[in-house]
Amino acid sequence: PAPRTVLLTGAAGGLGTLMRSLLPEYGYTLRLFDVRPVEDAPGAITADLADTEALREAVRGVDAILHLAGISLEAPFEKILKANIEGTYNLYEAARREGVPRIVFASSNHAVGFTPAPRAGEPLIPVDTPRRPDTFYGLSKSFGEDLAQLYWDRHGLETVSVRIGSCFPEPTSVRMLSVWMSPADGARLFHAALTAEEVGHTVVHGSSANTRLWWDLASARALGYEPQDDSEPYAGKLIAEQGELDPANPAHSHLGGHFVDDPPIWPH
Ligand code: NAI
Ligand code: 15L
Repeated sequence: PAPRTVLLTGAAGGLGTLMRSLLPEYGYTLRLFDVRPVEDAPGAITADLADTEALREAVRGVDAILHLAGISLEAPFEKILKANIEGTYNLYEAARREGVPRIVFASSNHAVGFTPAPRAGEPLIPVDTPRRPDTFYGLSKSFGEDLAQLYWDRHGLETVSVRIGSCFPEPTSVRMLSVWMSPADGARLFHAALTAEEVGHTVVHGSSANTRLWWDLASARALGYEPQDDSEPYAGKLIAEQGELDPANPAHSHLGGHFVDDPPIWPH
């Protein structure tokens, strides 16, 4: 049966806020969870992913979990370890113990951010491209995908790992034209990931059907995802402002964009 009650972690964040408004149209009842209070949502659970008791209670009785909570950018390793690595482990353990059958995991393009961006005429990046995290943040998403595989193989807990490109109301850089996922397509993809049958552990790329697409959407389409949007209408303005991508610039020539050469923010 299609899932009805879904726990949305990270509900106070940017993507969580977009999905809170878009997913109910698909018939879901959302239970909200975030370490920060969720605005205008009196029933939301305010708790940290480190709080295993709160997590266990939060996942009890839900049909599926959309796991968006965590640090969403590069940060010192200790912080990534706590929120993204231990936090995601805590969530999977709570789900296993309470018998939740499926998690949709917000992975990221940064799990494979050092993958070269295909040039015109080159094949799109396949979903089984080797992991090449570009940051400790990307490394934590790579961990999350492996954790998902372990919980499928070992415990039969299903996951769709969505390597999200850039899900914001509009693309704001020339790179984003290639990896942008409109919020409406994000809701379509999460809905497909929540409802497709027998997903085991499936990895998919998360973006719209962009004209300048860098990666293959076949595994996402196989779940029933039919993207409706394309970043191309934004291309003229962004290229006029920022110029075309420069293949000699590492921040332009890799999937992960500026993450691949941002100055390290950890002690070194
Ligand atoms: P965000 O930073 O706006 O939201 C993340 C939310 O998680 C925040 O509300 C934060 O309070 C919560 N959170 C952080 N640590 C927590 C903890 N220990 N316990 C409970 N809650 C915690 O990020 P955004 O953009 O909404 O992204 C959501 C998810 O999707 C993240 O996991 C991010 O890594 C992933 N993602 C997002 C992309 C995007 O384009 N927005 C691209 C790729 C991945
Ligand atoms: C991500 O993983 C981040 O969470 C998001 O804030 C964007 O930076 C996105 O990737 C991106 O690559 O544009």
